[in-house]
Amino acid sequence: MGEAKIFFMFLVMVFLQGAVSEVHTVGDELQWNTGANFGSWSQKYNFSVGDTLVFKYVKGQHNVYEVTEATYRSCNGSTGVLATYESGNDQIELDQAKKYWFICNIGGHCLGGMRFFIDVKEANSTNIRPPTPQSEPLPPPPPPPASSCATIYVFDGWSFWISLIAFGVLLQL
Ligand SMILES: *[C@@H]1O[C@H](CO)[C@@H](O)[C@H](O)[C@H]1NC(C)=O
Ligand SMILES: *[C@@H]1O[C@H](CO)[C@@H](O)[C@H](O)[C@H]1NC(C)=O
Ligand SMILES: *[C@@H]1O[C@H](CO)[C@@H](O)[C@H](O)[C@H]1NC(C)=O
Ligand SMILES: [Cu+2]
Repeated sequence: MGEAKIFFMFLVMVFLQGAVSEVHTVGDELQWNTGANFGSWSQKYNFSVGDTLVFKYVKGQHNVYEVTEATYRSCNGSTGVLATYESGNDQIELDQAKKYWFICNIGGHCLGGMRFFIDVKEANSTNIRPPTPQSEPLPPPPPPPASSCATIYVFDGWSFWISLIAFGVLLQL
């Protein structure tokens, strides 16, 4: 097999890996409600910059406050509030590598367990698998795991140029 083909496959892998971001529904099927265990939910996943959290709940029954660590611990949302959401279907893009602290600020819900934090990591290429030579066409991406975290492909400007280069290489084969 020619070097160009290996190079092409490597580019495809870089393209797929670099373009993946995830959408996580907080609480999975239980959603953002009293009774769900958000501490254990938040430990089930790895969160990377570019991922999105979706909080689903009946509007008015709950809300979402992004807060400081101190306010997360005290559950007193009168200070230390960084952002508030209350639409019932709040989509929050995790655009920084940092700890995010969330509480529900409806009376007693935070102390009752409606709070969690996540440590969002820089999205980088450490988990790119090395290209494995193979003569078969690349298999389709594996189906998403059985959870409400969906994997989507984001075609940003960078990915566009990578795919353009990859396409150019393909024409040379
Ligand atoms: C999260 O990342 C760690 C370390 O990279 C890995 O061992 C673990 O399997 C990952 N967990 C999930 C749910 O992807
Ligand atoms: C929350 O904090 C504010 C300001 O520090 C304080 O006035 C209020 O009493 C606190 N509320 C509770 C329930 O502790
Ligand atoms: C990749 O991410 C890991 C975990 O966040 C971090 O430890 C490492 O320094 C990062 N590497 C680069 C090159 O950014
Ligand atoms: Cu609540």
